[in-house]
Amino acid sequence: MKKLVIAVVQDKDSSRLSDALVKQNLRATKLASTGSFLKSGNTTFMIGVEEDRVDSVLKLIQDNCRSRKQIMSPITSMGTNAEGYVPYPVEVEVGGATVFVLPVDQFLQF
Ligand code: 2BA
Repeated sequence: MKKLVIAVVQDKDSSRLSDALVKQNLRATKLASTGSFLKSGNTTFMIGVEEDRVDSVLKLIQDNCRSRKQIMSPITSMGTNAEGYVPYPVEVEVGGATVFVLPVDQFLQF
């Protein structure tokens, strides 16, 4: 294993992406995460792979995740204090996936 692909995807796409990864015999860990802007749930995949499979992982992510428009509602964004409060609904385009590819120094399993 030489690379770690970290992909933040929308919850709606996460089970389809997991299934596709398993089908291709790729190993991954899903973490429940929260987008700091929308303050709503998304899913972060950690996928450890050999360098020569990175491109196929990226293609799987691209094929299984789509971008959607989402409304950020002022009420849900308010939280416990008024910091970041937006007084009107804002429509944002949430990308299909935000992906980081990192080098891996060591991969150990005990
Ligand atoms: P959120 O932070 O909830 O952001 C959701 C969407 O809101 C973003 O979609 C973007 O269209 C918009 N947005 C975010 N910050 C904004 C701002 N300061 N002003 C205006 N619009 C803003 P994506 O860019 O596709 O990001 C989807 C999710 O991916 C993010 O959810 C976050 O969880 C993650 N993400 C995006 N960029 C990241 C980065 N550089 N580092 C770590 N995570 C990132």
